[in-house]
Amino acid sequence: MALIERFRAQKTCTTCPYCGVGCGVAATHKRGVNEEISVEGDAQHPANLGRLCVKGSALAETLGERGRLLRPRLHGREHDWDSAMDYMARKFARTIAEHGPDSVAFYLSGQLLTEDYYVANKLMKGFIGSGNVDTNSRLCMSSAVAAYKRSLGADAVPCCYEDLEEADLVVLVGSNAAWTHPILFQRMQAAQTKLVVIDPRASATSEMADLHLPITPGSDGALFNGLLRFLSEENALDREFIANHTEHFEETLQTAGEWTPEKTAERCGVAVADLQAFFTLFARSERTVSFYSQGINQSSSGTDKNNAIINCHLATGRIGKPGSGPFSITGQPNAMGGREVGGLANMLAAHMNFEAEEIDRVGRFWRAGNMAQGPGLKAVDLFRAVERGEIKAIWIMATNPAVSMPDAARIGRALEKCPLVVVSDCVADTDTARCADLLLPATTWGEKNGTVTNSERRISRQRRFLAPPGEARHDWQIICDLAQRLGYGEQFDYRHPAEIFREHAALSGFENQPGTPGQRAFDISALADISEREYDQLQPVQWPVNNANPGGSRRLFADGRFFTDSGRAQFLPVEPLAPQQQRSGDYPLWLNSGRMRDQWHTMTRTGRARKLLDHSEMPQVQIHPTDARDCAIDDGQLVELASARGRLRGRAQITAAQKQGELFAPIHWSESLAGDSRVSALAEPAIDPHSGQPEFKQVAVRLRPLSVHSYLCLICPSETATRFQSLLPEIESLVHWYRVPCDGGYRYELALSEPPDCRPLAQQLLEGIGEPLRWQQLQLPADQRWLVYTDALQLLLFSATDWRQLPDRHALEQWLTDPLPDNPALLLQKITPAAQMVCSCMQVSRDQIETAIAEGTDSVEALGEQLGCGTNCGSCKPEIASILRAQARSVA
Ligand SMILES: Nc1nc2c(c(=O)[nH]1)N[C@H]1C(S)=C(S)[C@@H](COP(=O)(O)OP(=O)(O)OC[C@H]3O[C@@H](n4cnc5c(=O)[nH]c(N)nc54)[C@H](O)[C@@H]3O)O[C@H]1N2
Ligand SMILES: Nc1nc2c(c(=O)[nH]1)N[C@H]1C(S)=C(S)[C@@H](COP(=O)(O)OP(=O)(O)OC[C@H]3O[C@@H](n4cnc5c(=O)[nH]c(N)nc54)[C@H](O)[C@@H]3O)O[C@H]1N2
Ligand code: SF4
Ligand SMILES: [Mo]
Repeated sequence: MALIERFRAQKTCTTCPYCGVGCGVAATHKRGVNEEISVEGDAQHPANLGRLCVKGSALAETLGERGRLLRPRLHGREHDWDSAMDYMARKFARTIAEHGPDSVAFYLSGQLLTEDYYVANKLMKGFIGSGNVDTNSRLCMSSAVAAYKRSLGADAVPCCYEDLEEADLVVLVGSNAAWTHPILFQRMQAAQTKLVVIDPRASATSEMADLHLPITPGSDGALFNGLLRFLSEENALDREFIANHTEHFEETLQTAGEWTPEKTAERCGVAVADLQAFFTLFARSERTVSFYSQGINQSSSGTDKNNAIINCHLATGRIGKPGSGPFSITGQPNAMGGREVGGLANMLAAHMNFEAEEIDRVGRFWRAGNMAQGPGLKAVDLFRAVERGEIKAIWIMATNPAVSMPDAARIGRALEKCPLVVVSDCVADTDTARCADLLLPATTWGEKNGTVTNSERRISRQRRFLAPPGEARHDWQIICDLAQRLGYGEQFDYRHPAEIFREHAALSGFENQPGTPGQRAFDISALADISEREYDQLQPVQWPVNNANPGGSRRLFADGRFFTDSGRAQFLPVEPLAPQQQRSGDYPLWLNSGRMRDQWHTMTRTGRARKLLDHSEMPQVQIHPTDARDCAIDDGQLVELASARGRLRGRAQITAAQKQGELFAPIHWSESLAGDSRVSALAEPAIDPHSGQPEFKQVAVRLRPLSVHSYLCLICPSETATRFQSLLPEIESLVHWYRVPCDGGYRYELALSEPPDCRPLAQQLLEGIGEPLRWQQLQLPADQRWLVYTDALQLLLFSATDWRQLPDRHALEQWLTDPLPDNPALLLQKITPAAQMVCSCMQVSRDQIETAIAEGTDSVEALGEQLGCGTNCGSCKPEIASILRAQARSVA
């Protein structure tokens, strides 16, 4: 008989768990002897039509049990579910009985599925009876939500993705879409849409733009006021739309009236001619989309900035039409789903607030006897209340606030004081998990089943294709378990996420009559009766999905009717405000922060895929050459940033992409992965008064070089990594450390203020893990390089006085899985500095690209043909283009 196929390949269509583009992913799971999982873009999914960016392409490499939380842990010890949940329920019940419902809180995440979100919100707001449900979307989308509600009467994104292709002009404001929403950026590029980028720094996105305005940080309000005035002066207004569909235009224009091009250019720090080029382009492009994100939202006046943008669209009637609209792009995969459910402290449920009539309506629908009577605390205030001891039990799900909240170290301290901190996560070791009394193992992507909604209001299914590892449970199950133990079993008796989804859909249509005042935008009542089978087969669909729109709706507001009381959109007069955090003598520089191409947030998942670390493996601080010179900092040197709140250490990257006086650092590193690396630890919790969103993008800091005598690279297997890591703070001369996961273990990179005495250091570390010191050491006096290794390879140490002189890290990592060579000194012979990867998918380094360009290859496409770079997901193309340009400049 011929060889029998030993495996069965099963293909599952699901949705990417990272950004708000919401790409369809087809995951193939081959079972059998060589179990294998692979992913590709789902060609049928309307968001991406088969494409995936580098993070999506690497999804399969982030799976597996390594580092996962597999069993509940109470005060560090493993417990069974029953006793863990029993403990939690008793503590919650007692706290509520003794101190009232507002003494407890849930802190959720835009990475939960809609079904998870729905039951958490229902439990707290309907049954425990408090509004204390907030979410990391507060740090992300809340200003966009507040602005849409103020002007459109509902949190309803008007646009769809086709608008980005149909537009004549897309204005990207405070967005680095080439890295953060890569598939949308690729769609715009493929459609050859004209792009203007408004961002204080040069980014991969601005590299590809037709015009880049590097404005003064925080000056967007002035810019869009200036644009409104210009549109009026140039007769580019849609008078008819203004008259028939809006209110408060005149006073808004009057407020903007003082913003002449000259004054605007001055405030924004750009040339009048550049400003006018943008204004003219906007005025002349009938089809314009403004595409905005965190450069706008993460501001102490973010809501006003959103409205300043929306004002310009209302003034030109560019909303509800093909290729037009103010398009706030959501960050997380289900930030939108959380907004639909009402998972923010100032919302009740399903686009309802805390009006008496709404509380009554939701109470009847839920059959809830203990409805919250008003809003709860928003994230910053919520953690303040934890700090003051007013909140005595908090449950944090699917977010890492000890890293991502402003003044992050203070969040950790507040949690340490809190009598009960419960954390549900799929990963065992996060900065927030370290603060938990009770750690609950959650399932994650690939194991979960439910829905998410992307930036264009499109609901897609996440489908499960893997069994949960260990004893991990679905978030909705854990929440319902608590509800049952608190005595609400009847209203939380779900057996399948489809049951939750149906209830959520029914609530959206409950007493929600189209065409009546008070009609709610979010309405998916047409899905309220779908069977489990139909739910499983649900195709991506854009809300509203109701009787009037059974197949969903691409675009909102085509009829010029809005969800306000008058049915008209509201202009909002905007008085532009400067950032609350201002530079001073003590803190003379502005720190901006944001995302890297290949990492997702606190790296708990993308940090597991080795190849995603090749693009940037440690925290870097981008510095303008003049600032670097003023502070006597060399490229690649370790530096420290300090604010009034905290400090951050990382490697200097000197670049003209930054303006003088402005720095940029990535958000991704945490104390679990590197020392002093949380950028949010520096941020002041200055918030927007309307949305409560913190000002992350403008933080006043000072900068100094750190003196390092030697660098050390240490490789150790997974089993001992945690012990190694806990010993690091005991190394007295330690200036900085970070780690990189590799096959079989971890590579640690240490910077020391003194020459490393490798022998005692190795002894200290080995004794710490209970390993006898059997080791060898080689010293090469000429260049101070050392090699220390032990028989059992618990440790392999290299040191050098310049980090660039350490051996090629890739070659070293291999010794965790391969036997050491007979003569380990050979390891030192092939020393080449580590290569910086530009294309993570095809593993093409900057050196290779620069060499090919020097030899005459002169386009992104030709480089792709020759080296393969950019030919898989395409996320690196802007970077390749910028290397080409830089090389051309240096030749010229
Ligand atoms: N690779 C990757 N992609 C992601 C994520 C990720 O972690 N990694 N996270 C997702 C999430 S949750 C979100 S919210 C989105 C965020 O997506 P983006 O908002 O695109 O990302 P950021 O890098 O935070 O910031 C965007 C830009 O705002 C600019 N900026 C700073 N200050 C100002 C200002 O005053 N005015 C203007 N106009 N611009 C300013 C910054 O220089 C930066 O280039 O990304 C999503 N996509
Ligand atoms: N300085 C500065 N700070 C920022 C920002 C910035 O630009 N600058 N951006 C802000 C923004 S926009 C955002 S969105 C936040 C993001 O910040 P966070 O939400 O804190 O970051 P994540 O790493 O995404 O945290 C998600 C956690 O959920 C876990 N997880 C994944 N899947 C599941 C699941 O299915 N169930 C459960 N229970 N857990 C799961 C992950 O392992 C991880 O620990 O950061 C904010 N902080
Ligand atoms: S653009 Fe990338 S990260 Fe975002 S959903 Fe698509 S594949 Fe995932
Ligand atoms: Mo976000």
